[in-house]
Parts: sequence; C-alpha cells; structure tokens
Amino acid sequence: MNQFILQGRNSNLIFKNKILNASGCWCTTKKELKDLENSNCGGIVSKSCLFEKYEGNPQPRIYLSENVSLNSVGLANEGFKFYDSLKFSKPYIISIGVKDIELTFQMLKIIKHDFIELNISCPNINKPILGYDPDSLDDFLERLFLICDKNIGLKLPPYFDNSLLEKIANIINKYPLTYICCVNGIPNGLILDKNFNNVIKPNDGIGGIGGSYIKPFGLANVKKFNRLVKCPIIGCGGIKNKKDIEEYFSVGASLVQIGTELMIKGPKIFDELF
Ligand code: RRO
Repeated sequence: MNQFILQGRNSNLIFKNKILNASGCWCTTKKELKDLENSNCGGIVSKSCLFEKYEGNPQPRIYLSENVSLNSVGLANEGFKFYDSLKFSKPYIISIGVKDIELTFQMLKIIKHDFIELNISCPNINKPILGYDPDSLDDFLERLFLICDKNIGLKLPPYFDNSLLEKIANIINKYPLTYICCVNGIPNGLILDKNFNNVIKPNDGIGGIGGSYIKPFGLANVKKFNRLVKCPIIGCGGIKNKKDIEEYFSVGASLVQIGTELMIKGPKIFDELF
C-alpha cells in the first residue's frame, strides 16, 4: 500500500501515493495545477504565493539541464486568494512565501485552507533567508503558533553546517509543526554557457540550484533531521527516478517532492515514478 496519512492538528491529508510536485514546479497557474490534478501525483503543492499577485523576475529566469537547474523566478505568483479559492480531488497544500513577516501573518489570518507550507528558504528574494537565522525563526514560530491553528509545514533550505542544522531541529521540536520539507534549492549558484554568458537574466545570473547535483545534500539533510525531529519529513532535491525516491525513503522521508525533473518532463513524469 503506497498510501500515506499526514496527520494534522485537527484534520488529516490522505495521499494515495507518496509523490508530490515541489512547490514552484508546474503549480503557478490554474492550468498547471489542473494538470497535476489529472496526473498520477499523490498530492499538489502550490507555487509559493505572496499577499498580492506578482510577475516575478525578468525572463529567462529558469535554466534546465539533465543534471542541474538554476532559477531566479523571484516568487512570481497569482496572489494567495487565488490559490485559496481552488479545490482539487487530491490533497492540496498551499505554499506561502515568507518574504514579509507581517504580511505572512495577515495571510494566515485570512486564508481558509487548512494545510500550509511556509517557504522560509527562497533563494531569490534578496533578503536574509529566514531558515538560516535560528533566532528570527524561533521568534516567528512562537508568534505564529499563538495565533494560528492551521497545519503548518516548513520548506527548509539545505544546511551545510551541523551546529546550525541542530539548532534548527531544536526549534522545530518546540512547535506543533505538521511536517518539514528538505530541501529547497541551494542558493547563490551560477551557471555559464559555452561563451561564458549567464544562462538566466535576473540577479547577475545567480540563483537557486536544483537537480541531480543537489541530491546528496537533500539526502543528508533528511537523514540528519530524521534523527533529530519528531514530525514527518518530505524529501526533495534531485529526484529523477524510483531509485532516488527509495533512497529518500531509506533515510527517513515519508513523502517526496519532484522539482527539476517535473519541469523537464511535465506531469507525465509521475507515471514513471509511482
Ligand atoms: O520563486 C523563486 O525564485 C523560487 C522560490 Br520562491 C523558491 O523557494 N525556490 C526557488 O528555487 N525559486
């Protein structure tokens, strides 16, 4: 049985299989989200949204290749009310981009949907990444759980320093989080073409790195967090095939998300994976 039940604080999500899209991949427009509904993915995560619709960074802003991707989309999204208005025939999680803390609290007060993934790891917002700042993250979560009874997952950045990872794990254990998802893209990557030109336009060509290159970091982060936190973990980073998925399950992931490979192959990728 491939089913997984994600236990929330007052309701559960029942996934028919354990493979979801990664937020940001094939999940910004209504058509893309419908494509996911009609595919063999077990659940849907929306593009990280902000209070208002936002067009994001100039194009080209995504580079895809067999083993590595680079993006600086810059939180292009339709605004949180759009994502909150949609209903699907499979589990649906709305991702919120935590860019401005006060606006995030406002969204959480208004939003009706019950399962939220808070993205505290966007590599492209030109602000400190909240997931790399344990004191600010602790303050944020303390405030959040005073006002919010929703089911909250956290999308984490990849950690490269053990003491920081352990501090973050201790903070996670202080709060009734529904899950964590490890990992978002690695920030501050640069890829040049054969003429030494940037392959994406925004931010001097610099953005978040995904794809196979980051799988070793995703796996290690899941393995370490699995030894330290109480909540379930969604594994993400560089998954291309069933073996990659089994690797994430073997180090403690309960569910997985597919990013770069979904962007390359489209939602038919789920037919190969599930
Ligand atoms: O929109 C983006 O540029 C973006 C986001 Br919010 C994120 O979380 N991760 C990423 O690679 N790109």
